[in-house]
Amino acid sequence: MVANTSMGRFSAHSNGLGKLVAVEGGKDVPFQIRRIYYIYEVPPDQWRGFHSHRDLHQALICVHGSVTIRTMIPGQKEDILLDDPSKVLFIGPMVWREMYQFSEGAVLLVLADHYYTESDYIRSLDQYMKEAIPFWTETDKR
Ligand code: T46
Repeated sequence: MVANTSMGRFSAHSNGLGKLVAVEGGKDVPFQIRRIYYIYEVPPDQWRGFHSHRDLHQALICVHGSVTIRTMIPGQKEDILLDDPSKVLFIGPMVWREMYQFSEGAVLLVLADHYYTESDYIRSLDQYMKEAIPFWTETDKR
């Protein structure tokens, strides 16, 4: 996988009445959760994202439907299908992401370790490459 990204799976409690997934900060996700947000009613041909975060750690879960997440750092790129509410994609700092192929009714839930801070975003790919190349050539950050 692209550096600073990983996949996980939450265990679902199943008792014949349906399923329940519980997510606890610092246990099921490797950070304390300061913010959640969710993205929904995205038209099927719409792409979102096109940015990186400088410091943020996130967990992305498609709790209904499916969506593909493109993750990228200089020299590495991967497309990951989130199509199951127990699947989780962890993304750490300095990873460019794009989200696309939202299915009808898809709901993408995101858990994050910081409050919303616009200055943490890098929204230009040129600026991202300027910061990412030195970032990713320092071996201790891989
Ligand atoms: C990410 C991907 C997966 C807020 O006011 N507070 C918030 O906590 C967030 C997340 C967004 N906003 C505002 C900022 C924009 O005016 O909501 C608007 C839409 O945000 P944005 O264009 O950044 O949405 P996406 O779908 O491109 O990206 C979002 C997150 O912003 C980002 O952190 O990693 O989902």
